[in-house]
Amino acid sequence: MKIRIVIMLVCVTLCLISSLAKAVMFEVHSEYSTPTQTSFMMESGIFYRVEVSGNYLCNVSTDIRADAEWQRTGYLQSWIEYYPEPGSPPEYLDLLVNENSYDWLGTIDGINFSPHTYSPTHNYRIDIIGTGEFANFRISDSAYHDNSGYLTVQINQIPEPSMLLFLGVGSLFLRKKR
Ligand SMILES: [Ca+2]
Repeated sequence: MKIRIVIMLVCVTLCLISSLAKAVMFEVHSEYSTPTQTSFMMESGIFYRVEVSGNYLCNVSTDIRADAEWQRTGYLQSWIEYYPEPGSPPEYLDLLVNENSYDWLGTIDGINFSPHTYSPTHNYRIDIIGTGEFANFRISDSAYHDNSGYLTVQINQIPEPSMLLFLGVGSLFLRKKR
């Protein structure tokens, strides 16, 4: 019985180590048009959870502020999910991944995330699939010189279904034996 528990603990630890090895946190600064690249290649076919937090000034003098998906056009204005006029970039001031725009999922309670939801804490997430290459992050803007601040990005590998199934069966096995 004790040996089985030890084996399970070793498997869980290895799983966590494997997952942590692909966890990374970095800042995407609003003052630069050059994308920030991940420190590791996103394995092809593997899912990753990308979480972003914070907000930045996209125009210091007019106090326009934005997070990964929403923006506020002035100090007394409310936050809006901006839909630009024809001719403007569709994802203006949003956080791009590999130059693509995403509907970043927002949260009100910090637990449930959904599209077109403003996060008062400015926390958003999406799940993306790796392509065997590094991922690039850039804030979409037409003028970077008047910006200030950064967004914090955290990427975690999502455990594969087979590993989750293995852990689930293992825990059921242990409970049944007790
Ligand atoms: Ca700007």
